[in-house]
Amino acid sequence: MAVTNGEIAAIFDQLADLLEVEGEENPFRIRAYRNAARVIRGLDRNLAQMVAKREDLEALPRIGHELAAKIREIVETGRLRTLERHRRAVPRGLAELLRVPGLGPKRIQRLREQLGIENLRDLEKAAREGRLQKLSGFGAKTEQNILREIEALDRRTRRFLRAEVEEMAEALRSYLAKQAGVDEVVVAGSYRRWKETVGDLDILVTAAPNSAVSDAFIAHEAVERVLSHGDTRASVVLRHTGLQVDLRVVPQQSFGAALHYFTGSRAHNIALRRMAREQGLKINEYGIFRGDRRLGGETEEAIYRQFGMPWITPELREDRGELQAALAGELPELITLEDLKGDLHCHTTATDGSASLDEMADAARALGHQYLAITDHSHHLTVAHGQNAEAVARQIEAIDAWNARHRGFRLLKGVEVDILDDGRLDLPDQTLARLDIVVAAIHSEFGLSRTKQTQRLLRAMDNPKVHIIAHPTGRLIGRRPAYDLDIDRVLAHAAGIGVALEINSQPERLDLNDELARAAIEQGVLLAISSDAHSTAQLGLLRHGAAQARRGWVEAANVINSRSWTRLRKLLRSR
Ligand code: DGT
Ligand code: CA
Ligand code: CA
Repeated sequence: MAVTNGEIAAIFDQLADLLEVEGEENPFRIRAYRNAARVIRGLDRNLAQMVAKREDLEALPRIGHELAAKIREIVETGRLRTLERHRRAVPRGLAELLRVPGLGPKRIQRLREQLGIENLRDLEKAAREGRLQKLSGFGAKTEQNILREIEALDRRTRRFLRAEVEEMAEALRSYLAKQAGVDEVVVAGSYRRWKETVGDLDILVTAAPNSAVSDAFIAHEAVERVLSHGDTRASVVLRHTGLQVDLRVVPQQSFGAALHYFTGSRAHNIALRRMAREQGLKINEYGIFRGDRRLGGETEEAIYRQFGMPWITPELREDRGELQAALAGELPELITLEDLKGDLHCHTTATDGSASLDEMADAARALGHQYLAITDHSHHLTVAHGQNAEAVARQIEAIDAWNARHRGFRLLKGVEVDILDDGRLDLPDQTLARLDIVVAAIHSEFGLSRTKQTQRLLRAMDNPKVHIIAHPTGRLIGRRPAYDLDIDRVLAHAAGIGVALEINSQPERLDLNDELARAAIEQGVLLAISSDAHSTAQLGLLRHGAAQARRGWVEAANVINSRSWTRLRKLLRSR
């Protein structure tokens, strides 16, 4: 099996950690690996395939000559010698210490030299014995904080972006499906519910009794450690990423019941079990029963049918009212990826994208889109080489020329304009007036007070040229919390004046998230599901946004880019 993008990203993150503990002098080197890991996690192209086809890796954002060579090495040999060298130089537990907030490489060095601390357990012991506070620069308060952080770390096991484990999940699925005696293989759990992050993978297999599928599972080449192993279940930890995978093998006749149980969520299962009890039924992973009589269990439909409910799609199974809606025959008709007629947010080489306007257009057309809005950055965002009014004017001409040469697909003239700290926009109104679509976004001053940040966003929305607010909360999953915002006011305002809010499909953003998307549509806010693609491949990320929308009970009518260009144009002009 080829290495997955998620594994390559994990390797670069580990290398960055090790360099940091070693006290690497050059911060750019560390950042280069971290940035590469981030880009690779968000990539919708398989790096191993790109290497096999000898494609140019350096065309990818943030990947230079040296990183491209390292990626090839990992793909071709399954390992990275540099990482192994640094691993030998740095004791394993030492890098772990970096996960403790407030402990930088310098402090870790001191702990090691003066107290012989080599890992988290050493550190915990030293803190409990009061030895830390005797070190200069530590003190009793720091010692207490460190203890608290260690406890928090124990509770908060690492979660993975769903998107970054997708390749591995699919590889394991097809591997298991090929084993003798195996019928069905489904990756259940939070993965099947399309949660933005997953704690582990739960794979359910139906197989003939005494099949050797669980042996085959633990023998898979990506398995690093076997936590437990029997005929009907096994748990493993995977190489590079440390991702845990649980396997369950059940007979065909229990497939539906087991699938329902292991899909969860736990809250959904508990709510359904309570309903069952009230009706004198019993439900578990083997089936649904009245007394000793088994009423069903082969399919999920059969289980819901016992309650007089239609099948509930996994994205809704969070005990957020889906059971009541199903009973009342009021489940939403959820949006699907196919409902999306075009994409309203992407970048080209004019700013920080890696593909030209022509390439982006071709790729969007190949996906079956009817239109694609080109929304490069405005100049305030200097890190992305944002465009000033003249550059936007040139791009407008280029898009007009493209549209004049092509039929059956339309490029929309757009921009992702920066919202300045006082809520003004970064381009003059007369420039914005020449565009088909204006996407506005906050990229700076994340630390403003709630009042100021809210006013800033409301003021930007009040500009009648603005159609969409991109990634409205600014959160980056696992990296940066949302900025402080009175989101209810923002939703009410958006509904009132007809500004759409984005569901950004970048796996690290998914912003609005599922719950906010639902709150938005309940208030009558229109949404845009956008890829924010920075390369042709990233246009495919739209499916992650569509899945979040489904988790937020969103229907096609709530989403502006489920409309044809003719209808969308009317809507945009009515602002
Ligand atoms: P995760 O892995 O944290 O992203 O979330 P899940 O939902 O995949 O949870 P996980 O892996 O612990 O368990 C998979 C499914 O198994 C879960 O969604 C529902 C079911 N399950 C596990 N433990 C329990 C339990 O104690 N009670 C009930 N009712 N269901 C459970
Ligand atoms: Ca799970
Ligand atoms: Ca699990």
